Amino acid sequence: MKPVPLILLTGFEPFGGEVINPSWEAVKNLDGELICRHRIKAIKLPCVFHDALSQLTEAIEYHQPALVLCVGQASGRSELTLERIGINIDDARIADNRGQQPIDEPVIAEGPAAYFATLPIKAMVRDLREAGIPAAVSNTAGTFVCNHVLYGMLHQLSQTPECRGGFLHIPLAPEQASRLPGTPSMALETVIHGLRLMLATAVTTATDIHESAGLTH
Ligand code: PCA
Repeated sequence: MKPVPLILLTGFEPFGGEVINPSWEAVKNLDGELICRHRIKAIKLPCVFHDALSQLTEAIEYHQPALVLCVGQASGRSELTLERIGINIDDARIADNRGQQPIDEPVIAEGPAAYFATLPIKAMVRDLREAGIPAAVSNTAGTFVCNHVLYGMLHQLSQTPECRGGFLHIPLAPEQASRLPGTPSMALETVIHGLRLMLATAVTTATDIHESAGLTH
């Protein structure tokens, strides 16, 4: 019997003084689930430059997934945002969970300036919107640990094109946003539902749709 292909799904531990990170709160619910004949393996990454990436690298080598989706929290965003690009720069506004605050350092010395996500992000956004879930393509994952992990993962996967990878930023959970008036949030159940939908689209869509997600600013 052929082994069941695996989806590696990651969330982050809390950072920046928060007590939860909605990315891990959502992702942990899907551990072990089957989506379109793919088994989900969920792991939690530390919000620490380099450590997060080496744990992810090891997990990819160990599990040999068919697809990797990393998920992180993005305060201020109101939609599920699929990142288009990871850039080769660490420029931290705050310290990570180990007190590191790199400024203008490359993620990978001598690496290219950027990598594009290899998931069908536009088809994933379309299917989320059709299901009534606010979603968009994002053209920046920032310059903190999430971009670091996205860039490093795509650098690794550039050697194994049969495995596709991408990154999802999610809004704060309502209980986090309630302490920050005016900040958008999304219910955990909606994020979990969205994750199931977008993973099904990702594993069943080989080529992304040709539809504008362009911006004029
Ligand atoms: N969000 C941070 C890092 C961990 C997380 O959940 C970011 O956007 O870089």
